Amino acid sequence: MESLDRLRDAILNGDADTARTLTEQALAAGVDPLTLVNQYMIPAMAETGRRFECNEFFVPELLIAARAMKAALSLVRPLLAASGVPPVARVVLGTVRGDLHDIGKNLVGAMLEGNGFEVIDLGVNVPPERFVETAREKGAKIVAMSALLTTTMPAMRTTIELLQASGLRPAVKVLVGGAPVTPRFASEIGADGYSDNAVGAVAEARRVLAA
Ligand code: B12
Repeated sequence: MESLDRLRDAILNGDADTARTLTEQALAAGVDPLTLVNQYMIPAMAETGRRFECNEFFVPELLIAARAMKAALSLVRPLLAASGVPPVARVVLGTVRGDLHDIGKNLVGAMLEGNGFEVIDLGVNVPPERFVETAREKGAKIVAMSALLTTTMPAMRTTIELLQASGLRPAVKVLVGGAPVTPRFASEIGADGYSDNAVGAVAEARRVLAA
């Protein structure tokens, strides 16, 4: 769809107004919200990352692309989350300490909400103690952590160790994800589940609860 290719380009070029308008038009025309996210928005961010790696883009370009992505996503998110099903379980979600990337985390949160989970989103740069305290206070069954930097991945291990030390494991299950996170890393740090996408995150949440 030509107009949707323009959505991808608008995000890539950091044109938030156009990204928002094209998203509005696509939704009004009945395009499936998940198709918009998976086929146009996420590929735009992937291309942004590729250009960054090739030194074609620098941090300012990343920032404005991320802003355009968020503008488009803000229209889609309520649609992904809309459902009348009672909460399956409470999930504490956040991006780990030292890490400010939140686009993937927000998508995971929206998909979990859309599938009946109650999500307590702690935002970005979340210290391990905060994940653990919130899980205890709110009686959460899952802690879900996102990391986009190799340097912040160790905070996932620290959080799991703290959950263990606080006596909350294994009743509180742990999901991890984010571009640099691998199934191997997830298993090494003792996480219960991992996915490289937001739809898989929901499947993993269901699986770990049933285990
Ligand atoms: C946008 C972006 C930014 C934006 C973030 C804006 C925001 N609000 O999020 C800004 C400009 C702020 C930024 C800053 C930086 N960034 Co940056 N950024 C990116 C970029 C281009 C895209 C990330 C993104 O949003 N992807 C789209 C989303 C949808 O994908 P995702 O996050 O992977 O999430 C999906 C899955 O991973 C999974 N998932 C995610 N979380 C979870 C959690 C659970 C529980 C589960 C199950 C699944 C799951 O589901 C999601 C949906 O499908 C990546 C490149 C890349 N290819 O990843 C670099 C990248 C992550 N950034 C990088 C770097 C280096 C930085 C900076 C250090 C740059 C600098 N010199 O200042 C800073 C760090 C700031 C900080 N302290 O966090 C590097 C990291 C390299 C590394 N080895 O660690 C990357 C890989 C770019 C690169 N190729 O070099 N960045």
